[in-house]
This record gives sequence, C-alpha cells and structure tokens, in this order.
Amino acid sequence: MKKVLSGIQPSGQLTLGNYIGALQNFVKLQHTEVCFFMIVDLHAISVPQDPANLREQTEAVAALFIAAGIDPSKATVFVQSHVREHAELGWLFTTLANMGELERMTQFKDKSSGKESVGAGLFVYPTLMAADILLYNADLVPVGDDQKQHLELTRDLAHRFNTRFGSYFTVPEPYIPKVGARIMSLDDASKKMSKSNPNPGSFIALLDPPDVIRKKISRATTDSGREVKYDPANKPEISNLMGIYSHCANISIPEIEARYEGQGYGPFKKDLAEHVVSVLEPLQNKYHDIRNSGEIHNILKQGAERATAVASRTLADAKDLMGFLRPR
Ligand code: AQP
Repeated sequence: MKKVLSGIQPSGQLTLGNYIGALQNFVKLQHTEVCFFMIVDLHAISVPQDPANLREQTEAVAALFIAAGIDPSKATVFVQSHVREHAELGWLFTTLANMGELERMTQFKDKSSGKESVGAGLFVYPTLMAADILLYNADLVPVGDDQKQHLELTRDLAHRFNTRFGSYFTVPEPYIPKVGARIMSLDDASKKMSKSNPNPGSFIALLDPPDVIRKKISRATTDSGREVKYDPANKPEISNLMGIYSHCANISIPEIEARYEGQGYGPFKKDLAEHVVSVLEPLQNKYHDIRNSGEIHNILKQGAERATAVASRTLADAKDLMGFLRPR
C-alpha cells in the first residue's frame, strides 16, 4: 500500500474542477492506499480571507469531502491548522528553498501579476506544501496538472534535505489523471476553472442549484463553429466542455463526437447540463445531511489525532537530523 496525501484550500466554494481534478481521485485511492486528505486553511490565508468566511468554508469543504464519497474510516480527513507540525516543518523547508526557484513558480507569477503588493505567504506557499507532503512521507500526491510544478519543488527539497542531513524523506510522485487533469474556465478556456475567480459564471460550484448549473452551461463561451469535435488547440472551449461531459457521463470523447455529429452545440450543452446535475444532485443532498448532523466536527477531531501521531514523529526526526537541541 502506498501513502497518499492531498489537500484542497477553503478559499471559496469548491468547483467542478476541484471535483474532477482532485476529489474523484481521492475517493478512488482510499480503497487501495493509506490516504491523508486535508483542508489546507494555512494555504488559503496566503491571500486575504474574511475570518467568518474562512471558518464556514473550512467546514463546508470538509463536508463536501465526505459527501463526495471519502470515507473517514478509510482515509484520514483533517484540517491543516489542527496539526501544528505543518507550520513548523514548513518553516524548516522555507530555509532550504532558494528565492530563484520560488520566483519561477507559475502559480506565484499568476496570482501576483498586476498586484501592487504581494503577500510573502504566497511566495513561500510551495515550501509549506512540501512540508504537508513530506510530514506523512507520502509516496503519491494526487493533484491537477496545475500543481505539478509545486510537486517538482517538493521533490527537489526532499532530495536537498536527504543530501544535506541524511536520507530520511520519501521523494513523492505526482498522480495526475489524463482526462480532466485541468478543467478550464467557462468564460475563458485559457484559464483553469478556479473557485476564487470573481466571476461566478466562470465556474460550476459543487453546491450550485440545478437551474444555476443549466444557466452557466448554456452561457459557457464556445467558438463560432457548430462541430462537437475534440480539438484543444483550435477549439479549446468545446474541448473543455467535452472533457467535463466525458467525466460526468462516464463515456469516451469519440463516443461524444459520434453522439452529436451534425447536431451543433445546443443539444450537446443541454445534455451536458443534465449529466452535471445528475452527478451533483446526490452529492448536494448528502452534503446537507452531513452539515445538519454536526458529525463533521467528530470526523475532523479524529482525523487530526491520527494525523498528529504521524506528523509529530516525522517533525521530531527531521529536527534531530538538522541539529536542533531536544528539550529535556
Ligand atoms: N480547474 C481545475 N482542473 C483540475 N483540477 C483542479 N484543481 C483545482 N482547479 C482545478 C485541483 O484541485 C485541488 C485543490 O486545489 P486548491 O484548492 O489547493 O488550489 P488550486 O489548485 O489553486 O484550486 P483553485 O480552485 O484554483 O483555488 P484558488 O482559486 O483558491 O486558487 C488541487 O489538486 C488542484 O490541482
């Protein structure tokens, strides 16, 4: 069994991109591997968050994990800030990273571009992510294509630590699905679908009511043609919608092309909306049951205890290797 770790930021309402790119894989992996899934609130504050929203979104994301099918008796589900070791190992890795390699991170460049003032937390985000992964000596990290570069840096930092202080950390591998690795924005297929996009029409939130989903899909940008053909280079918008269709209806791209041959975008979009609704409606019902039961707090408490047991051992070992004096 491999050790798997991944997380999602409570920085807004989770989107269909988070579901296809992350949650669906979490659910699959929990059956065969030892999994740790967390709500990364310490990462979320790398850009300003409203305190009341942060608290609400953290609980909402945890409930969505469970509603999406993560079973807390199989996987350890916890909130990052409930396990103090993340922040501490994060600092240790910040001291091992170089400015140049952090400056090269495309997420940092994207999120800081055009801003007058950029938080230092956004800059050192990848070193905290390295700590998250290495605390559990994860072998596999399920992430969307967008996080591949951060994972490369985690691998470099693990190597660097091992070379400098003695071989200790497992060098993790990314686990990236082929189709759906990156779901793009509904209003601009050159950008990934993001929960913090200020335009709600650019994403489908997992908790969007069915009519909102239908409206967003019918308004999704497409090219001026009418052929439902998978061609990401020349028809990025329709190809993105086809990727979503393929995931939600569980059929292949060639099957979609055959089904809509000669029919134009209208019928395709209409059916797509129904497939998305039929995936999200049961998830939403479960979500409301979980929120109403208050059970999520117990799940998170037990998860934090299990995660702390592993993380505290790793942190103590790493500090020993780095030469910190042990308290007596
Ligand atoms: N559009 C996407 N397609 C596929 N996978 C995606 N992920 C995010 N967006 C897409 C995957 O979801 C996981 C959680 O990501 P995150 O919340 O830690 O941060 P993110 O990648 O920055 O996601 P967002 O939605 O874009 O959040 P904001 O707007 O707050 O930055 C990751 O595994 C990611 O790959």
